[in-house]
Amino acid sequence: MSLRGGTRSGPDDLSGTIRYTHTDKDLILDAVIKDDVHNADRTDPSAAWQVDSVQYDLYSGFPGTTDGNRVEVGAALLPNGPVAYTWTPPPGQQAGPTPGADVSVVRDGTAGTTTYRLAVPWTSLGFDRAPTGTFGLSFLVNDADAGTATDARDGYLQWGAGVGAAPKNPVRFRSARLVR
Ligand SMILES: [Ca+2]
Ligand SMILES: [Ca+2]
Repeated sequence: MSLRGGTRSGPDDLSGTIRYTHTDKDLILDAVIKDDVHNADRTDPSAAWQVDSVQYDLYSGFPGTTDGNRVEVGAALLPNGPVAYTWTPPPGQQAGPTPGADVSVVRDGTAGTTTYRLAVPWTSLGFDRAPTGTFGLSFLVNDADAGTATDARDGYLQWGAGVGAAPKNPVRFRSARLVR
């Protein structure tokens, strides 16, 4: 998805693989992103979506139902180090650094890869425990290369939809279910 005329020159500009695993305590995202230029010059983690970063949303019901809750979290490698951030918290929680998250983001400039590992407690995603039923999930990776605007992104790639453009729409999330 390009933004404001941004282009994607090919897989070296932006591509990657993602994998979700889980424990009883956490949902764990492993993402290896190919990106030619790391551009994440932000000090405020709430602005991480404007630059190189990953974001995903969970919806606590089957996509298309209306009685669930949507939660949005993400990770980035900012100048002061890796951050995990919650933009849309579960009911009763607040936006801010994701409670209990364990985040690692490693940039390899030679290989042109950014490797994310983000473990987030289910309780910070709106679930008392690892869900046994179907839930909604949508992922995206933002790419900013040379951009200096407030929203510096050239665009993003997504698995699912409904996150990258307003209004956020859980109907467009993919349905997901944990397997053991
Ligand atoms: Ca790029
Ligand atoms: Ca980039």
